[in-house]
Amino acid sequence: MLSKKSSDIRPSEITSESNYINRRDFIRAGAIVGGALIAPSGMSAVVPDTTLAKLSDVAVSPLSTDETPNSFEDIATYNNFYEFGLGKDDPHKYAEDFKTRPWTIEVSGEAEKTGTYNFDDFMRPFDLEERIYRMRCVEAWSMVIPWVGISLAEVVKHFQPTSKAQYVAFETLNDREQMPGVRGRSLDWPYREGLTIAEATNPLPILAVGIYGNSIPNQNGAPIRLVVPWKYGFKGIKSIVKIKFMSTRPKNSWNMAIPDEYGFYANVNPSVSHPRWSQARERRIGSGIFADKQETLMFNGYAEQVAHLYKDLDLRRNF
Ligand SMILES: Nc1nc2c(c(=O)[nH]1)N[C@H]1C(S)=C(S)[C@@H](COP(=O)(O)O)O[C@H]1N2
Ligand SMILES: [Mo]
Repeated sequence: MLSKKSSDIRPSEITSESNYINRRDFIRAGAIVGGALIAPSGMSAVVPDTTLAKLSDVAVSPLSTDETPNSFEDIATYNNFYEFGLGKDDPHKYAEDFKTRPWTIEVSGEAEKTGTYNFDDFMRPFDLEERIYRMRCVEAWSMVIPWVGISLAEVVKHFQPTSKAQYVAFETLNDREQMPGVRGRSLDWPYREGLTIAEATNPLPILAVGIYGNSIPNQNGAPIRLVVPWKYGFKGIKSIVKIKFMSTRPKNSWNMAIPDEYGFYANVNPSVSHPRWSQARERRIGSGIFADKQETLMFNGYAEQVAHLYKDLDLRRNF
């Protein structure tokens, strides 16, 4: 997000998406055969330890958009993940050998249950769901991504935050050996993000572990990353190793780096522009070289589900 020339349109962006739509029907059919239609399966979330392996027992969520998802190629080759470089092309090249097992997640702070969990133990109490969400980057591009994940609200409930917990903070792995980007100073590492407890317990946010029915590619934040569809992409912190319940507002990386441009809330809002990018319109990745930009929707189209969270806030000041 540091100044770069606006991205070139690559051939992959005009690739047909039909294969992937068929694949999606296939995933839905599979979910029905498995008896996991809409209702959670009640089975523990098991995620294979290799990237791009098929996930089973994935329920279909009624919260999905029916817009056409981007191709897998777009989703897995046009990325922001500064730990692996600044270019959109860098993460898929430099995260290829990133080791995501063993993986531990530390849960701490204002909660009844805390501890350090290996990834499988962390996942066990939850159900996998497919959620197809519109995603909007502050750089004015967007995608539709068929995530597979677990409900963040369920995760919060499971760890039983105390009455002092007002926020949830997240941190990404900070590993100089494996992440060439953290040897540089593009951001103050580790990458950090946070949500209010009310945001984190809204039904929409998920911790994603898959895309297109398979375990998530490294460049998209393996083994587990946050997805908050009504906020700009930078809130979607990748490769999470720490979750902390806090009584005070946690720091978030882009706000620490450039506070005039990036706030804590980062709600998608077409009427409040960023100093370097208008937020009124967006370019859907994969829509082709000649496609018009489309209008950005308030809260990225999720106003019905989330506008009430901000009814007492001046969104121009709390950006
Ligand atoms: N750890 C970490 N998480 C991150 C980032 C990052 O640089 N490091 N970039 C963010 C930004 S700006 C965006 S737009 C999304 C992109 O997610 P995607 O590559 O899966 O589409 O990841 C977010 N999460
Ligand atoms: Mo972004």
